[in-house]
Amino acid sequence: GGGEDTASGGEAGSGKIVLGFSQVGSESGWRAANTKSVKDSAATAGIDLKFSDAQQKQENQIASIRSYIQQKVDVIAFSPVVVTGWDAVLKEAQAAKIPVILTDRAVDSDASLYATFIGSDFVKEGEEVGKWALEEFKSATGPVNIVQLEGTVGSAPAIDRKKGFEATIASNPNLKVIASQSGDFTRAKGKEVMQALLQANPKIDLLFAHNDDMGLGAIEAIKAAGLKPGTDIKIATIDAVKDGMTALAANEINFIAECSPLLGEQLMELTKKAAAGEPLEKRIVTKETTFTPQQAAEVLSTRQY
Ligand code: GYE
Repeated sequence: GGGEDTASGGEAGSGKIVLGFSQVGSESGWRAANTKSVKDSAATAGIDLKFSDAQQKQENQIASIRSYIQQKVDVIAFSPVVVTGWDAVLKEAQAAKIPVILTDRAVDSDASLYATFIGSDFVKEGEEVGKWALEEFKSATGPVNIVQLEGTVGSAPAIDRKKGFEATIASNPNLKVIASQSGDFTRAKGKEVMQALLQANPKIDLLFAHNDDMGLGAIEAIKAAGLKPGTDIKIATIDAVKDGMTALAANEINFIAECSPLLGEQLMELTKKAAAGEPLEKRIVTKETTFTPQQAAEVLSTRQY
């Protein structure tokens, strides 16, 4: 609208749209690619980006969102570390008439508290891994022992990937999740937790890691235990970042369901629309695929991240 409102000129007279973005952290290769996508796309779109890294802590995210509200940015976007606990700060943004765009991860707040949510279907990703596991072990005559490395406790991808995977493998009673623990989406934690799982469980047939990085950490632990990753223990992960795809092409990982981190360009388009007061679709789902070792080998040289 017209009048004295300076909503789209938050940065004294620059005339640029100001976007405050609160990133989860820098826990994984996926996250690094996502951060680069957001920064590059903001520069290309001519949007003034204020960026903060919450180091996987919700209180840090809430503090930076509050500071964006105080600075009267035009639009706020964030990738919520966990699903719960956002009502208060989302209401504050709404009271300040600043549209909020959720990127990558969901919240359990009422949908009227945010403008849109752009990101993957994490349940489907878990289902893709489950379908692959059913096929891979279809001729097994005895129990198939599965261990699961879960993502950050309480995060949408950890909750939904687990749900999709476990519901899918339930159709074959041979497939059993014998242990499931969080590795916080990091390589270091993936290695540490896998070490303990290997000690506690003499026979592991399949590892499902909720992201490539935990899978890559687990591969180190498997090798250290004198076992061959991808052969002695089958491995399936999610993301398809370059390091994961490299291990997949080398048959150290057997299957990856893709999760695209390249949300930046669409986020900037949505930011422009939100700043202009245009209505947005409430949910925008990212398109993605799955990879076998052979498919990984074919695309590896052109993989951007
Ligand atoms: O899979 C993982 C990252 O939220 C989809 O977060 C994202 C997940 C991604 O740490 O690698």
